Amino acid sequence: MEREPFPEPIFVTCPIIPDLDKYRRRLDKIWTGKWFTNNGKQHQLLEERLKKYLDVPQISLFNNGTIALMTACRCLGLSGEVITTPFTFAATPHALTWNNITPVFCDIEPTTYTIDADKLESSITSDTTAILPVHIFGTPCNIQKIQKIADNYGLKIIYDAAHAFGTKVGNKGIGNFGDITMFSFHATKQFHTAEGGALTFGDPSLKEKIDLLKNFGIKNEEEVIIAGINGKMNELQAALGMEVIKYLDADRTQRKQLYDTYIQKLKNISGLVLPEVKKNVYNNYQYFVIHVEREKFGISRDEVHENLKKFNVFTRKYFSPLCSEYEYYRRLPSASKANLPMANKIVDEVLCMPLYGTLFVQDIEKICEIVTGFQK
Ligand code: T4K
Repeated sequence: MEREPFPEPIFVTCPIIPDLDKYRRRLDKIWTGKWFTNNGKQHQLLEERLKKYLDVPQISLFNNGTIALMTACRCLGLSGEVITTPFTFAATPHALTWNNITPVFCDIEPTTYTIDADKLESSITSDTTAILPVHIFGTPCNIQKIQKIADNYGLKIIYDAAHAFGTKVGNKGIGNFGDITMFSFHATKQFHTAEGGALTFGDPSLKEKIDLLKNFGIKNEEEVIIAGINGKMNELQAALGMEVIKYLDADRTQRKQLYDTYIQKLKNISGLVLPEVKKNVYNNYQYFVIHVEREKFGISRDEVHENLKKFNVFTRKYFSPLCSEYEYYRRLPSASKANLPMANKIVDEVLCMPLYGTLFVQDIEKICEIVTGFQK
């Protein structure tokens, strides 16, 4: 059956848009109080709210996830080499580079696309100080194995959980693993503050250091005790977060329904590999990613991506190119294709489909029928 294009473009995501009047009421308070940043009332409220929501012992809010990640590296005193994944957003290796740390790329697993814990040990050298795995697309890494390796070699772990807000493993919030976990609250994320981020951690002694580092290292009026940066979340961001969070559970419920529709509609299509959610994982449904096997499906991932544009559907080829293929990182020995066979295969085959709470089941059904129609 010939399908008509969608009348309006469908993008890969769309932010939660909270009630403007309620946001305005918070802005009124900010205006009256004349306090726009530097640990204001909205910031304090959001910090408490997120600590509970994420079920973490400690949290510190930031102006974005990248600065949060850079600060986490600085806080733990990382240096030398840090092992990470090439299949991630630019911010992950860049946060290391900005700390004068060399990223060492390790290959990924074929089904979860997270760092392959079985290959980690061969990347460790006497210069390695930490591991920086990414819970890519919200899928948890092999947390237990990574912890074991870190313990054996005395390495720190910082998790990049930019995509994993609300994900749980067993009954534990994803922000409870490793030494520090970073979240992004960018507008493309399920929970957002337009721009924003956070670090979560178990060790209470880190709170003071992280809060100092994100505020120039200022201890008091008289003393600046470390070389900090400006990583503070402002009141407008925090107020937005306080409104957005009210929608999260309903948003997740709708996303789940859409996600399940994708699975139902595409599960029997030869050449499309669909995500698998492990039994003990509480999925946040941040992304829905398909894996197009060209030989079986008949056309490539890139062709699916291009063809969908004709129907007003704009998918994303996250995370192509691999970070190891960036001009800046290509020279690294760990960036060679021979070191990263799985990442180099996956990066040409996965496609991020539209998924957000204001889409309808009928939209997803139509997208699936369009994709199915491409099969040769
Ligand atoms: N680590 C990882 C693994 C990450 O993925 C990220 C960020 C970070 C670290 C760093 O965190 P932050 O410093 O950003 O907090 C986006 C985001 O800019 C970026 O935050 C995100 N990851 C990355 C995966 O995606 P683009 O280039 O895809 O954004 P853009 O502008 O093309 O937006 C995608 C779609 O979203 C648009 O087609 C429409 C929709 N959209 C976007 C915006 C900004 C809206 O509907 N409204 C909006 O306001 O990078």
